[in-house]
Amino acid sequence: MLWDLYCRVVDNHGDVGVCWRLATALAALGQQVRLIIDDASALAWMAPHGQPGVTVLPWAAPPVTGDVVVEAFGCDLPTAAVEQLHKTVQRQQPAPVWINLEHLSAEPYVERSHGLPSPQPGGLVKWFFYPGFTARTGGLLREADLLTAQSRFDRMAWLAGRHITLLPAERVVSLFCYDNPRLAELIQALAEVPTLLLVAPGPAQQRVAALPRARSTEALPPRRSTAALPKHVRTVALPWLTQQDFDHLLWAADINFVRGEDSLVRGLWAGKPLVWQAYAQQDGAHHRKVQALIEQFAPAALPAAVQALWRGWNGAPGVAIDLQTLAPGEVSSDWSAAAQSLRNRLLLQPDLASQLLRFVMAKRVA
Ligand code: TRH
Repeated sequence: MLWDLYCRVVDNHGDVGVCWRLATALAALGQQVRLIIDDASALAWMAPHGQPGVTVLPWAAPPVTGDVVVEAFGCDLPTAAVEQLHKTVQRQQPAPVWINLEHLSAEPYVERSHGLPSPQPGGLVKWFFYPGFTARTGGLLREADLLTAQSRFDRMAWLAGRHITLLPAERVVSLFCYDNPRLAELIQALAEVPTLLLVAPGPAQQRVAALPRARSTEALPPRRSTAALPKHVRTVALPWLTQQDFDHLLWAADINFVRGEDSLVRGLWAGKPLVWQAYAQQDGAHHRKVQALIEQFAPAALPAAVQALWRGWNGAPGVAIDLQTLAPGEVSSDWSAAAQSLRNRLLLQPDLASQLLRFVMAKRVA
């Protein structure tokens, strides 16, 4: 089938990131995809080699509507595309299927809303498709060869390929986050053990670059919350990596700090202890999202101290970042166990692209 996947880049990189992964996942299932996008610039670093089966087009309705029209994150199709869809539905059997791909959340409304129709003017129907963490959702994007690729991954070779040498007993922490005033506090917490902090571009790099470099921990003022970079933390500012290499970064790290939607999913597949920063919403709705995701770890619950770390990192009022949480020990082995247990459960779900394909096939014959 021919898929028209419409994407508007609202902010950051998740809109294009999710759409590109979906496009390539559909192509891997033998589908033809036109990714129609208003700003494809990030694809230059995210996916510089493109993908057979995926064509990237500028934001305009192609002359002929595809078999499936996917509107990512309610991006509102160009008017001409909706007009075209109306005409095609009247004259073509099976008619094109119109999907609204929604944002990822672990909140309960997702199960209630997944797969519901939204009647549109002129008798058209748009179907809500929700990614999610349970069997009553559309699942998560995942490649068929993910486990094989992970089992072949050589962490030391990957680090060496980026000219990064690990010191004895040093752990690796990756950091991809929104601007976060607690970063200096976090770095102090990480300094409990020798840590190599691999910092993604954006606000994290800006904040780290602004920290004064301490020559040694002894030279630091006595207050733990000082904003200097302690001697046990070495930082490397990474360039923008391809999506595939971004996965490698997450597989190479011992702890991952991820954000938004797509890097969260990739962090979950990495199966390492992770901390998620949700996209902050003015009304504080992101705190509910964080809590809902924390609850997905049950029955292998995240240790309480890690839950507090997640809340503190997301700016929950009155929650301090517990410096001990990031020290190795029992909490971190429970933390690893929780991450692996959730990953194993999620691996049992069919992936999002396969579920979407099945959903569309069912709507075409209905
Ligand atoms: O960039 P994000 O914050 O994206 C957004 C926002 O949360 C936004 O509100 C939401 O609407 C949207 O997601 C869906 O975080 P995210 O989702 O993790 O997207 C980042 C993408 O960038 C992801 O596909 C991974 C990719 N990436 C690379 O390919 N290389 C890199 O070096 C890095 C740091 C990221």
